[in-house]
Amino acid sequence: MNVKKALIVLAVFFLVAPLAWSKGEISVKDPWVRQNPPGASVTAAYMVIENPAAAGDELLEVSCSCSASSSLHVTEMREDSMAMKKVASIEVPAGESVALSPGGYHVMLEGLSSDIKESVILELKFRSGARISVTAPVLDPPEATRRSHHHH
Ligand SMILES: [Cu+2]
Repeated sequence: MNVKKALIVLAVFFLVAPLAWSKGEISVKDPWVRQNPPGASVTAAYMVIENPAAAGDELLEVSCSCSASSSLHVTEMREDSMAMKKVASIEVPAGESVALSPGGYHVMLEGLSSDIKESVILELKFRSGARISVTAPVLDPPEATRRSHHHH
């Protein structure tokens, strides 16, 4: 191997290596939106946000063309009832994942233009400037929820 070839190999190594070694970027897994009852103008969206990056990030906003507005909520136990509270953002620490799921964090989609069908597109905006767009299937409430209602 001559010197020129060796330099090219080195150059390629340094160009490619950082990509191969980077731990990846923030991503969204398993997004879904709860089917709104006929005529209801509000529903919720859920997902898991994974942040394998070395720096923490923060979810600022999730918007959907299906709704007039949206906000980030958390469901909390208050005395003996569940209550929803608006939050300004949702922290996603470095190397961790945060679940938006029924009974916890969720995205409230308000002012639905019509009954949602099949899937909707959600646009996520992060403090770091990252923008992620995901297709979220529209699902009926989980079987478990339905069953618990029919048992009484
Ligand atoms: Cu809510």
